[in-house]
Formats: sequence, C-alpha cells, structure tokens
Amino acid sequence: MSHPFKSIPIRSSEITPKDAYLSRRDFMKAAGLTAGAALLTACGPSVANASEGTESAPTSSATDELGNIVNTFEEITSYNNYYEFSTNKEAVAPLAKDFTTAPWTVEVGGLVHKPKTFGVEDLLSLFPQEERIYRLRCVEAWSMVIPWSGFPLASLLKMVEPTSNAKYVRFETVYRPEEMKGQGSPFYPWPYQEGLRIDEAMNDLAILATGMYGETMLAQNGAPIRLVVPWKYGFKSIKSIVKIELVAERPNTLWNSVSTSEYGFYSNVNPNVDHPRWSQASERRIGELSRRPTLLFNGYGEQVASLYEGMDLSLQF
Ligand SMILES: Nc1nc2c(c(=O)[nH]1)N[C@H]1C(S)=C(S)[C@@H](COP(=O)(O)O)O[C@H]1N2
Ligand SMILES: [Mo]
Repeated sequence: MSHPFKSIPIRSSEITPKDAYLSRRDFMKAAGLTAGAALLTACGPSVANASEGTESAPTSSATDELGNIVNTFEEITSYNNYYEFSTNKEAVAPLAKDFTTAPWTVEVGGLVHKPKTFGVEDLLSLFPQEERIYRLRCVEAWSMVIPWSGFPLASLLKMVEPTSNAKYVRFETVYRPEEMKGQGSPFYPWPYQEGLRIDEAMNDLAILATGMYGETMLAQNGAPIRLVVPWKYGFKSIKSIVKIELVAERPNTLWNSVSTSEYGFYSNVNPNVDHPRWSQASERRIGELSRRPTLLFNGYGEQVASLYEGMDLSLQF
C-alpha cells in the first residue's frame, strides 16, 4: 500500500512550539531563505527557541508528496473562509480571536450501536495524532498546502459502531450567534452542515484535524476540531464540529441549500467540470504568482477514484 502523504505519528505530548518552529525553519530553508528571514517570518511564540534546535529536525514537514512546499503559518491563519465570522477572508482571524473553544464536546449518534458524547480532550487521548500534509483546493479556485495534525475520521466512526442502515454521515458546526456575528446573516441556513457518504467518510484520507503546524488549531481554521477531506472542494471540510450523525438519507448541506446548481453533494475537485460562473481548470496557489493546473480529485485519485467507479464524474457535481 503506498501512502501519498507523509504520515508522521506524533503524540500530543510531543507537539511543542519548538517542533513547530523547526517545521517553519525547514520550510524557509526549502524556500531558499536565510535563518534571519525565518526568524522574522516565524509566527507565534516560537522565536524564543530559535537558538536551539540544530538536533533532530523533523524529517521534513516542508512539502507534500508531490513536492509542493507548505504554505506559511501566516498564510494559513490569515486568509480564511469561515462565514460564521465574516465573508471577508482577511477579517476572519481578528473576529475569531476570542472565540471560546474550550470546553467543547462532539456528540456522535444517529444510526449507531454506541452513541457517545466526547470531550475534545477525550478524542486527543483516544486517537494518536498524526501529521498530514494536504492540499486544500477551495471551490473559488485558490489553494494552499497545509500541515494538519489529527486522526482518521474512520477511527471515531468505528468506535461508535454504525448500524447497517447508516449510509451517510452528517456534520454540524456550533451555533453560537453571540460569538459568531456572521450567524446573524439571514442569507445562510445556520448552523453550517455538511455530509459524506459513509464509504467516503471511512477513507483513510478523511481526517478530523485538531492542530496545524504542530500547534493547537487556531479558531479561524476551525478550532477545536474540524473535518479535512482533501479530495473535495474546501467547503466540504466543515469547521468547529459539535455533532456527527450517522443517517440513512443523503443530508442537506449548507452550500447546496444556498445554491443547488453551483454546489453539489459530492463536490470532488475536478478540473473538467467548471463552476457555472468560472473555470475550475486551474487554481491560484496562495503565495505564488502564476496559476497552476488543478488535478482531478486534487491529486488524490489513487486513493479515492474507486469510490466513484461507475459514476459519471461530469454529472456528480
Ligand atoms: N463552519 C464552516 N466551515 C467551513 C467554512 C465556513 O464558512 N464555515 N468554509 C469552508 C471553506 S469554503 C473552505 S475553503 C475551508 C477553508 O479552511 P481554512 O480557512 O482553514 O483554510 O473551510 C470550509 N469550512
Ligand atoms: Mo472554499
């Protein structure tokens, strides 16, 4: 079995600011920049560790399996789609700054034998956290490469034992309009919800992410826990999840309710099926000047194409 991603098992106790710093330093090295430049651009509390760390740099969190360099911490945390806070990507981070992410529970139920409500800290201790460097391709035709930490969604689903009637998985974001002013907007059917077919949800590429760049996830990226489904357009990767429900029927999704003809249930990344209002053939990688071609299934076809055997990929949007 070939794994497309660098899967580095890490225990949460091992995730330190220093590791995160080293990852960023590796990135700067890969980008041909000096240590001084790395210091100036490194974000967060890690700069104090700068003089250490010649020993045991992580093998490299610097590129994905295709050789794409990871985006900077700064890029990943300052350009966000999170409509609960704002429709302006640059405004999300400041508005999400004081969002309460603890305590936090995730209710897992529906068509399962063992429904259970988990505290996020339970999930962190039950399931070993792995680093997964994934491309994120937004339906708006921009993309990033992001070093998540998290665990396979399948591990959690197996624990609650879905019944044979469970055919889909439905996810729901927290509804907290006092803290999330965007939820006051009548244009969207809050709370945000998303869904996957159960075999998609069981695919090893689908993870629940709790961290990014080796650090605890920041609110703008969907803290404390969010879905990441890297072969689908970014809006499937729902943030700040409080509920996961196994169901028999295909669930509604926020974007499909808003515009059925533009945002389908499957929404697999596909350069050959244009959005009604723009081409999906290419994308703008944040931090790069020229566009690059978009890959079918965002480059993860080897792992996921079999899920869609016999389906007409031009219709499934
Ligand atoms: N709850 C919720 N989840 C969401 C969104 C949102 O507005 N609300 N935006 C989606 C979109 S369109 C994208 S591209 C990704 C962006 O994730 P990032 O900001 O961590 O890069 O989150 C997705 N998950
Ligand atoms: Mo998106």
